[in-house]
Amino acid sequence: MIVHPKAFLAPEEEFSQYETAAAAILPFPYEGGVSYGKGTGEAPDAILDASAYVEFYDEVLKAEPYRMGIATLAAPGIPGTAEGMIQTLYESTSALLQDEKFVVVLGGDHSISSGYFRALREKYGQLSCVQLDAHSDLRPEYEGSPLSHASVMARIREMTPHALQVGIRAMCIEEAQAIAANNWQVCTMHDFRHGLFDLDSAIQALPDPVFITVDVDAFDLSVIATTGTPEPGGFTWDEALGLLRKIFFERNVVGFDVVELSYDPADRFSAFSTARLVYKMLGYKLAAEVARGRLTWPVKPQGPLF
Ligand SMILES: [Mn+2]
Repeated sequence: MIVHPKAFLAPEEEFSQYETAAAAILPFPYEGGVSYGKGTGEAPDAILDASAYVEFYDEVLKAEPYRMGIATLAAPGIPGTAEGMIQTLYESTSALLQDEKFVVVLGGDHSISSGYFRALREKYGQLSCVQLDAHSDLRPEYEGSPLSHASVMARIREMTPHALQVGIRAMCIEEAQAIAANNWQVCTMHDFRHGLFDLDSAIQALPDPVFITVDVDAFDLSVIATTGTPEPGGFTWDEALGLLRKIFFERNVVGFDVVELSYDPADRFSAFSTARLVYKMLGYKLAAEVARGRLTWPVKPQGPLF
């Protein structure tokens, strides 16, 4: 495995070595499918740069999750076609899963997610999906491509009957009709804010294991502003982290990706928030395993976790 010159969080070397790391971060800077704002191709590097300023210590978990070991890999060469791109991500993530790493993919636009999903589903035999996103991404195809970022959940729903979409506030009428006709689990942001969707039951009903895909446009623009197709009215930081913590603690999350950040040299904040988000999610994974008794902290927490 070729490691990236910039390690996520920039820790001392022993905590970023591939052989001993529990987690692996794979940058996948593909932006072939972006339809509005550009710059997702530069996002992984921006996240890695920003991550050097993220504190190692998590004041909620009362621990330093980075001590699990987080290796950061060099991005693979990405073919120009969507099919080739997805196959490359499938192969790259499969290799990391074979080495028993907990894999985090940094996009890139959202079209990449089905490649990693397929690798995880092959490893585990079945796989549920939780998507945090402003967009339902259920178009059968978009701009002539069935592998568009606007179709990624349609592709994932072909691979699993168990998908839960949360935070949605942009869809076309055909997507709405497909959701109703198939009784798909979609919690719009309006449902979320007004208590119109039983999210707890929906999370409980997802069979393990679970993959999470976070499109950063799920967030309110005050948290992450620089994204390809922004929509107002998204998750506050605390809303999203509360939801993610619940998913990690109640389900066996086996991998996640974070996609659709765009790079803007005038906006350091969005990349920093995204780096924070990735580290928070890794911390939740670790804390959930500790709570289940499957792991002990590399460093003992100073008090009860929750
Ligand atoms: Mn989106």
